[in-house]
Amino acid sequence: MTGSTSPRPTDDARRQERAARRLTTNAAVDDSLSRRSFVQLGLASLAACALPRRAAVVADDRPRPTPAQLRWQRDELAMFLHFGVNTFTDREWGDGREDPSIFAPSALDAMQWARTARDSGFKSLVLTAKHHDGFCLWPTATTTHSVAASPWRNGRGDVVREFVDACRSAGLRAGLYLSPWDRNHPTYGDSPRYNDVYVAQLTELLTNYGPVAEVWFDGANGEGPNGKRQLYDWPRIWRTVRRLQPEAVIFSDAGPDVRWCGNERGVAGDPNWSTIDSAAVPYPGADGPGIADALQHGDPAGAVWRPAEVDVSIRPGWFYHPVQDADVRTVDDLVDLYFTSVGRNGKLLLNVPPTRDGLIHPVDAARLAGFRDARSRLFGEDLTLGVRRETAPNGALELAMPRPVTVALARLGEDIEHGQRVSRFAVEGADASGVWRTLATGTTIGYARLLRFAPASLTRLRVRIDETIGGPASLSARFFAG
Ligand code: FUL
Repeated sequence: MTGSTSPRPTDDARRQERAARRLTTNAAVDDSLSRRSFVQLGLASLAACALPRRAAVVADDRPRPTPAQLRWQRDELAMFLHFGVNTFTDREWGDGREDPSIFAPSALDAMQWARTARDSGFKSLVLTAKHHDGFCLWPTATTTHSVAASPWRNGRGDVVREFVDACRSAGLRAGLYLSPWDRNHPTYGDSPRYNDVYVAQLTELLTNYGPVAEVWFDGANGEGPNGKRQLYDWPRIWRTVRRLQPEAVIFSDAGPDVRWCGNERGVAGDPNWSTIDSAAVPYPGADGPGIADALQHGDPAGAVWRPAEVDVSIRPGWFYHPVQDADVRTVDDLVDLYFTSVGRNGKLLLNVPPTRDGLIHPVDAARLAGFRDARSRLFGEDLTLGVRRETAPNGALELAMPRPVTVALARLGEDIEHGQRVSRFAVEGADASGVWRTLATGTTIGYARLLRFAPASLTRLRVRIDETIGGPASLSARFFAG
């Protein structure tokens, strides 16, 4: 599977050597008593590290992200745009019988979408090029059920083109959602014929619009206009993406690059491993015992790297409904989502649906600006910037501040280029009297772990690692007033 990586037997040795070197450098640090006890603590917890029963993966074998998966994760925030005939019918799922003439956004401005996303710190966008109703937002050759049959821009418009152009001019990456479930296309349910149509649609989207960063596959698999269900040819679909856009990440319940987090509430699992057993979710939309759990938590012993994407809407619906203008998530709510997605080793894909005018609603735009300001307030000043870190062999860290600081928030991260390893940790602090206390405890860290705790004035901070999988971790830690 694409997400898996070949073993690199020498990396672990190199890591241990680096850790040992760091330790030697630290030997010059004064205050040797506490350093020694800290190092011993690290060694003890490494020695005590109990691998869970299923952890068959050995140190050298830990899966690692591809460059595209790393890029995807480092973006942290992506914006989802559900837009199409449902915007005009006030429905969530169209039935495929919508008249294309209803698609008539009066002021569509994709630059407004991209600017709103960029100005609030989002790095990529994903547009529903086709939802379950089958209406295509680009002038496709595969059906007449598209923008070409609408009055918008006199039938000469192309929302996908305007979207990708706007993303690029705002310096953002563009992604596309193409629903396999199609309640309009006459071939749907006639499996080989519809698979040809679907691959042709994908080919148009991945050939004519420049680089696409993410291709989003929904697992929904309902009936078509003739009442028949369709057998999707996933291997062929994924091959098509790989061939036409090798740099794109492929999202679905079953990856292969990025997996669904298992719910639409905006909450990644705890623990949340970016590794998974690829047999646990055999195909997109698969249902059954253990699947929700596998999507939420991943698997420390999983052989493929497939991090979780957390898709959730800023409004109750995925599409715009005027009646929901009063139900847009508050800034505090958005901050909570940030903690339960990015803060739990996930990526947040926040849906902000354009209105019938074809614009992001002012209420949503204001909440996004508030979300940005709240993040800058919370994470704007690392109180431990420039403070030297002592590192134990298992990756644990200790910081001694020159003067007491009041902290209430931590951002931890593993160097995931080398895989994910921490499975249990604690953040501790000591005040001027030298007494240590626990500020927070947790399971996985991964790309990022955000922790809030009661404000405390401290002169020392440490991240204790109680358990790792497959070797020592490499950690970063930042602390904030909160
Ligand atoms: C679901 C769809 O049925 C919803 O309409 C929405 O697109 C969501 C992101 O995925 O499976």
